[in-house]
Amino acid sequence: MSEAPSIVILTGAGISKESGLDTFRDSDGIWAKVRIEDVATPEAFARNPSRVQEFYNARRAGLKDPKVVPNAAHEALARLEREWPGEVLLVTQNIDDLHERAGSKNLIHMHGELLKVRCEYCDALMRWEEPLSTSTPCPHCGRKSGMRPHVVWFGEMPIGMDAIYEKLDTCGLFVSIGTSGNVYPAAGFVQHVRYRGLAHSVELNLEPSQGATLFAEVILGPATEIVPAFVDRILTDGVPTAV
Ligand code: BJW
Repeated sequence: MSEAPSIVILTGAGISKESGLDTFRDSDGIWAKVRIEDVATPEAFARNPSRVQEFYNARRAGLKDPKVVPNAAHEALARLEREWPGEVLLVTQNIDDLHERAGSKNLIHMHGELLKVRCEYCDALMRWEEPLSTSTPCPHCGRKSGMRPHVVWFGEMPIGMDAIYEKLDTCGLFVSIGTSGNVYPAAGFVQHVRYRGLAHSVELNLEPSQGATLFAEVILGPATEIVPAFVDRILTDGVPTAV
């Protein structure tokens, strides 16, 4: 019997919306309240590190809100990883930890993690739950002013790209959930997979993304409804043949 095809799932801010975390580009999203140029570029951090630290301190604190918990979509993806007989790789653009809390294990945070910081002097990477300031000393090298959020800003290289493309090249199913398709390289994954012609591709989103026409199948609705139903379908019927 042939092996079960592997699955790659890309998630974006939309999957965490019903857990109480803001998306970026919706009308009530983060970029409606702050400017990308002020908080999400290396230049912004060089110009005004306190402003950038405040932005991420507030979001880190928000993750501790007892109301912010994994929702049915996060839980369904953890179930898929547990029950699917082949490999399931979850690639998230989200910096929250809701996939881990739901039980996902095979996970790449391509835009970093809110609960980690790193030192620009010694490259030490560490878990961090408290506010960070420009005078926080690195616990490893002791130097001040080098501690920064472990997140990927515009112009910086996303994390784990070699491993992600290796799995995109061999998967039988690519699924994109809750992402608007505005930010590369993640927005280009569907083209990469379609070009190879060997994987079925599905978008699950509240509304069609920028690249919706590139997917073989598009399912629209809130993630907490459509993701559990989709996972049930895959576990029952298997992965459709690529078209
Ligand atoms: C629901 C829902 C519900 C709502 N249920 N769904 C010109 C052309 C092409 C590329 C470039 C260009 N100029 C520059 C670039 C590259 C640049 C880029 O893409 N820019 C674009 C703006 C054009 N990219 C980069 O710089 C990246 N690095 C890079 O490219 O390195 C070089 C490289 C070369 C070769 C190979 C590899 C790399 C880095 C990008 C860093 C992004 N960083 C951010 C912020 C940091 C993290 C943080 O603070 O959280 O990451 S930006 C922000 O956008 C964040 C997100 O991860 C990312 C994606 O957003 P996402 O998840 O799609 O959210 P939204 O809000 O956009 O969409 C939400 C969706 O959910 C919507 O569709 C809703 O409908 C839906 N939704 N409720 C289901 N209940």
